[in-house]
Amino acid sequence: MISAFRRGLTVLGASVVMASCLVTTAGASAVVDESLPTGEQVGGVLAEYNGRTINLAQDWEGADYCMEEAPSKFRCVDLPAKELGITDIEDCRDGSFCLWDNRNYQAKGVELRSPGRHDLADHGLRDRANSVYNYRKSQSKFIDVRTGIPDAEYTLTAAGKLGDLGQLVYPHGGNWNNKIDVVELF
Ligand SMILES: [Ca+2]
Ligand SMILES: [Ca+2]
Repeated sequence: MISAFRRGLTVLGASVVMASCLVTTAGASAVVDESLPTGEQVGGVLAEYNGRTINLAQDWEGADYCMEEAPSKFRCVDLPAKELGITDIEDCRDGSFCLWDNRNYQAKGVELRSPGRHDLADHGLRDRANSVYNYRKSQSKFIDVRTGIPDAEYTLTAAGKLGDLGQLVYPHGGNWNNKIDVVELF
């Protein structure tokens, strides 16, 4: 009798533990889900900048331009101060897809090189690009990720450039300014 009762308690105890594990897991994923729409990041790519390592998703710490040296390995530099209105498009190296925070290839810039999908949240540049240059031999795609409906996409030809995404019509109205979430390279 007693041992059967104890066994019953043990089983009950185990299911209580399992239940609390489930609750904890559900709570943790709820926190992650909530953080996504605000643009806050878990993760992000690391970059070398002035002899230290920075996380581009969190803080560029004053860097101007960040280049992909190997898949997910970046290096950031300061660029010489330029007069207003002078283009920075020549900073983009052959073989790269480059994006800038302002139009006319100005302000903070990111250079992507490895094939595949690049989530710009990892670079602190989600919903920020205003100009792009596909300095590559193949076409590239940029994407605005949409919830519950198909993503909006635009394919840029090899060597294609758009100095003002405000001039590019967005399929759901308005323009492409500050909308790009993901870049796909081939
Ligand atoms: Ca911007
Ligand atoms: Ca977006």
